[in-house]
Amino acid sequence: MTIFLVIISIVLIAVIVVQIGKVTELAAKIRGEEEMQYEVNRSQGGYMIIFLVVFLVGCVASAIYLKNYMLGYGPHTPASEHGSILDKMFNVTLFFTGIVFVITHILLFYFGWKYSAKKGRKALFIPHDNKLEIIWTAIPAVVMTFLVVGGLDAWNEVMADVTEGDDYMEIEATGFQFGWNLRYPGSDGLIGEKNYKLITSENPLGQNWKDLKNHDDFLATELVLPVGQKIRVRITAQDVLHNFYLPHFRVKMDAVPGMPTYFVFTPTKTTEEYRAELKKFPEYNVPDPADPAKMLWETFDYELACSELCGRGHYSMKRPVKIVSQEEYDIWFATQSSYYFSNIRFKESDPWTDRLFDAELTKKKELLSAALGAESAGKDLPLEVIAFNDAKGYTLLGASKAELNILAGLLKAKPSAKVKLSVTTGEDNIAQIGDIDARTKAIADILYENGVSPSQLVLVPTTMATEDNATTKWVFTLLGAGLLL
Ligand SMILES: [Cu+2]
Repeated sequence: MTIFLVIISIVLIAVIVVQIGKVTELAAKIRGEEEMQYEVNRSQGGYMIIFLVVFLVGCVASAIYLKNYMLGYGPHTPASEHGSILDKMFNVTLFFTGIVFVITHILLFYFGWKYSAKKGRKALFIPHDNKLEIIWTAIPAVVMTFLVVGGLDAWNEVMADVTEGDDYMEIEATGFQFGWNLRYPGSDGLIGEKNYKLITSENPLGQNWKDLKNHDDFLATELVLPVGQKIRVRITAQDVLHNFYLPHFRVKMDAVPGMPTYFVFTPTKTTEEYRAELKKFPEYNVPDPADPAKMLWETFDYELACSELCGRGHYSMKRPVKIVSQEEYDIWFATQSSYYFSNIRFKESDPWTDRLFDAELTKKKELLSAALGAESAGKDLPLEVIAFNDAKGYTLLGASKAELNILAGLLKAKPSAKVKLSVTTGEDNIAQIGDIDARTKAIADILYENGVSPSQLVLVPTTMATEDNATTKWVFTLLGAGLLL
């Protein structure tokens, strides 16, 4: 590539040198030869007229030719409620600036031809003319005023925030180098608090887990939204300036670190409806170069892009956007899992290990009861966590106690059921075996306190895991099939 550029540069420099030589020669020849100069002027004036025609025809023809690829034309009418307001504003602006564009170009090149230097012709010098000044100041000022007022009006309408009582869904988009974290509020419809001081690799948004609103929030890899639903997007950035851009919905807003912005819009066309629209145009009835088995309209997807040049991976911030029916959305929504419960629960940063939540209690009860009733001897019971408050203590975590209480209740109700409690630990923990035995007893005590008969519980002496650093783990295993019913 570099060699190629060097060669090109050398060739260009050579051409320039030759041209300078020619011009100098020519200049010497025509010095004093006015007629020659007029000749050149005339032919250049003619070129200007040719350029004018080619240029204007080219502008109009390319616009017509590419019409169906442009936003606002052909199949690309807006897919959101407010989109037509912006498109109308763009069209009005294009109408006025288009007229000025055509007239000024015609005058510019026509005058170049019409008033080219001629023998005996003298230029008319106008040093100052009040009338002219007023005309070309006042007309643009009046037109600009109308455009600006119209623009402000459109801005106020498009940027209106949600008001109380509005039926809307709020999501959050956080731009980072290079991607988006798309956070949905979960079934409570509320987005939880966050604080940049809480950001860790485990908690990329800095969600405050003490805030219960965070517990059902989930992060999505693509933007899926129900058609006809008013959406409010909270837009933020984690590092540099990004821009939340949904071209097909005419949504565009800066994502600024430290200063949340928002955009409210209502998608009006599902992805399928938009594809059906594209299908009507020959431009989209050609095979997709990326997937030749399919037509372009079939592979179309709305997109979320960052429209702020934000670094070398900027291009990779593109995300697919899917607009679906409410029913399809509900199905998708049900498949998403809470970030807290899948990644944080019972980990070190979980502030709620002292308890089980109501939903967890219900679910745990169902799971344990099913496991106990399954008559499958030798199976481990689904106890999520048995852990102690500190490294060497005997006080169980509140959540562990809650789980053991449920187990105790079920065992008490089924005196025929029998379970074995065993523990595995790593080589490194051998020194603490006494400790582990005492802890096993602490676990058993909770069951006894809750009315479980000692005959229902078999305690197995400490066993060792093979891995050196394996953590200590307590497991309840069902004993004796058939005993349980
Ligand atoms: Cu970006």
